[in-house]
Amino acid sequence: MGINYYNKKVECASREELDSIQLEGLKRAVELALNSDYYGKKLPESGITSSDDIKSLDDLKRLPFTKKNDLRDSYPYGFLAVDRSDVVRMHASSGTTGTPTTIYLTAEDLDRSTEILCRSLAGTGASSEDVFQNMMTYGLFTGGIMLHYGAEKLGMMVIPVSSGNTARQFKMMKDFQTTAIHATPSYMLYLYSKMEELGIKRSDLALKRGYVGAEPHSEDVRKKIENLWDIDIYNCYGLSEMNGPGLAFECSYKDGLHVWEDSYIPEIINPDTLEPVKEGEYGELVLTILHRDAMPILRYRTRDLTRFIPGKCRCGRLHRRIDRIKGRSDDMLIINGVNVFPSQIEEVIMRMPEVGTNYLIIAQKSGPLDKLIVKTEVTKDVITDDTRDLYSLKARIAENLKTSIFINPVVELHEQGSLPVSEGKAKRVIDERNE
Ligand code: DLL
Repeated sequence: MGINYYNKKVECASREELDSIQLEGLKRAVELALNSDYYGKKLPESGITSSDDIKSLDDLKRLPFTKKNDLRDSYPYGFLAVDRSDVVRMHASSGTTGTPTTIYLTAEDLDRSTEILCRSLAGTGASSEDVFQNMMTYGLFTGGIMLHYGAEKLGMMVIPVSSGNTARQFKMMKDFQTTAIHATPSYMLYLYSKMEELGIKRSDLALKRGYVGAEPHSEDVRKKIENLWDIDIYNCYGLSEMNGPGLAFECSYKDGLHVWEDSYIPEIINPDTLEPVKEGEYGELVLTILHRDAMPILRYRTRDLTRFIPGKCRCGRLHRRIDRIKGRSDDMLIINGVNVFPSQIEEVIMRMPEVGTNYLIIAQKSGPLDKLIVKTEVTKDVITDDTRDLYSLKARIAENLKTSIFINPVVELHEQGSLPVSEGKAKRVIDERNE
C-alpha cells in the first residue's frame, strides 16, 4: 500500500522529537493562556504563573482540567488570549441549549489547523486529482468550512454544497464526477437509501472515498457504508472546542485514528478518579491544544470515551492512535440498572444484513420499570406477505441484542426510509423517561 505524506518531517517525527515539540508547545500555550481572563485567574491557583513553571511534559498534570461549563461561563471572550483585532475567525458549538461555546483563531492558527487537515486527507491518498463534495454543514459549525480549507489547500476541487438536499447532492456527484465525500455516517447511509428512488445508478458516479465523522459510529457501520457504496471510508474525529474535524484521522491502514501530537496532547483518564487509565484501557479523552494562540485550552475534558491503541501503526507515523469513539460518558443509558451504550446496540443491528440504514433507540417508563424500544428499518426484500418472516427477524434481533446488552428490548421493524432523519448529526437516542 502506498503511503502518502503531506509533511513527512512532522508526520514521521521520532517520539523524542514529538515530546520536544509538545513541551515547547505546552510552554507557549501556558504563556498565552495566562493572558486570558479565565486562565489568568485559574492557573495561579495551581501555582502556575509563567511558562517557566513547565519544565517537563510531566508538569501537564499540574494544570487544571477545563470543562465545557468553564467555556460557557466565560462566554464570549473569557478565554481570548490575544487582542480581538488579531482574531480572523470564530466558531460556535452545535449545542442546541443554553449559551454556546465559542472558539477564536488568528490567521496563523487557521493556517496551522488547515495544514493538519492537509496531512489527514493526503494520508488517505487524496490529492489534486480528487473532486471533493463537502456535505457537512457550513456556518458556525466547524465541520463544513474547516475541512473545506484543508481540501482546498491540498488542491482538491472542492464543491461546498453543505448538508441536505439529497437530489442536488446526487446531481452534483454525477455531473462533476465527485470522487470524495465528507458527511456524517448516518447521512452516507441515508444517501444510499435514496439513490434508486432518485433515478441514480452507482455506475453513474465516480466515488472512491468518504470521510465520516461528527457522530459516533461502529466498525460495522463503516463496513456497511463501504460495502453498499463500494468505496473506502475513513474516520475523522474532532470537536468544535479543538478546531473541529481532523484532530485525529485514520490513515490508509484504517487501524485507529492518529492524533496529531505536534498540535494536541491527548490523555485518557478515568472520569471518576481523574487519573490516567492503564495503556490500552478505555477512558475519557482529554485534549490540550498547542497550536491555537488566540485561544489555548488546557486539558479539555471531551467526555468522549476511547483508548490508546498500543503499538505502532504500519504507516510509520508515531503520532499515537485512538480507537473509534465508543460513546460519550454522558450518553450512557441506564436501563433497569444496566448500563447500555447506544454504540453496543448499533454494533449488533448493523451486523445483520436484513437491517436497513436507519434506527432509533427509545427509553420509556413502563410503571416502575424502564422499557427499551429499538426501532430499525429493514431492507426492501424483507417485507414480504409472509408475516412469519418478520416475526422471526424481530425475535432474532431481540435475541442478539439480549446477548450483547443483557436487556430484552422491544424491537419494531420499519420500512426503509420511514424513520426520521436529521440533516446534521443523527438523533438516534430519545430518553422519554425524564420528560
Ligand atoms: O462534530 C466536529 C467534526 C465535524 C468532527 C466533522 C468530524 C467531522 P462538535 O459539533 O463540537 O464538533 O461535536 C463534537 O461529536 O465530542 C464527539 O462526541 C462527536 N464526534 C465527532 N467526530 C466523531 C467521530 C464536530 N469520528 C462531538 N466518531 C465529539 C465519533 C465523533 N464521535
